[in-house]
Amino acid sequence: MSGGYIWFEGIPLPDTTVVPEVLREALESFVFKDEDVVIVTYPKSGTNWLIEILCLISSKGDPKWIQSVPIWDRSPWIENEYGYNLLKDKEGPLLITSHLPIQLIPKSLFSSKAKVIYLIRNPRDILVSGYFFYSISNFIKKPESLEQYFEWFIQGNVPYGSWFDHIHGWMSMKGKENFLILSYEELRRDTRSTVQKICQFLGKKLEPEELNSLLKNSSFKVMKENKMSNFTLLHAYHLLEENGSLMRKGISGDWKNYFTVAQAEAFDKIFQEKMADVPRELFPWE
Ligand code: PPS
Repeated sequence: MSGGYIWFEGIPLPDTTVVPEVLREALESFVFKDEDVVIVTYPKSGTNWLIEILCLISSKGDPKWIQSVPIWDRSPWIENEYGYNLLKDKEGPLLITSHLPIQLIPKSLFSSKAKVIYLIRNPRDILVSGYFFYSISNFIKKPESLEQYFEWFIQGNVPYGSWFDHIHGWMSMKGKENFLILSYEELRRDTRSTVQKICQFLGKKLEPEELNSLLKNSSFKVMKENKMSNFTLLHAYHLLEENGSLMRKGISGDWKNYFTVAQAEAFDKIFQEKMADVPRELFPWE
């Protein structure tokens, strides 16, 4: 286990989970079907929370599935060797996850009506979340300090490359009927309404008690205790340090506890420069 990167068409991808030949095969031959649902995120945006919600929508709030099957089997990551091998032989409709930038997603996505949900999060919180997670994981390059990781993040020398490029790329899908943009912040602020919005997008309906069960079982507190979702299964493979978990704090604005004033100012400046052309309403954290 090296915890390094493979550089795939200029994008750094974790070499423990991504195998270039397998990814190449996925990009060239995977066929998305109209009934598939695809979760796309830049890492540490709340991916697994959204997966948990989609699983509970599909089970109508019944937690049996999320309590008995690992999260990476329920909605496999298409770019990972493990995930692709599961997906390629699986009967649909499929729930598929990806952190890939748009230029690397299998092209069949663009000719299918598969529903895509793109989850955005304040990149400052993503940076802090990534710094802590990669510090306790053994499959991603470990940063030595937040200062160092801040530089890597700004340069895009982190898993899946630049956050700024990821957003720009996927925003080219904005306005398409099969593309829903959500934010971690709205999901936290009003989980109930946001789940209803997801249901509407998917053409699903939950009864009030099903929705209540979904909200309870996808809450931070309950997910933190669910070993099928909290990544503690990775301990057996030494991929995460002892006591390490995906579920760190689950809040918005934690970056304020870690950025120095100079870092906050530098980040603001870069954000303004790089994101000036993206509508402000997509970033509901300021
Ligand atoms: S990964 O490794 O890229 O797939 O990580 P990802 O799932 O995208 O993001 C992990 C962060 O999401 C938080 N999280 C949640 N927040 C609120 N409610 C729920 N249920 C929830 N589940 C996961 C998780 O705690 C990570 O954020 P931080 O800020 O590190 O706590």
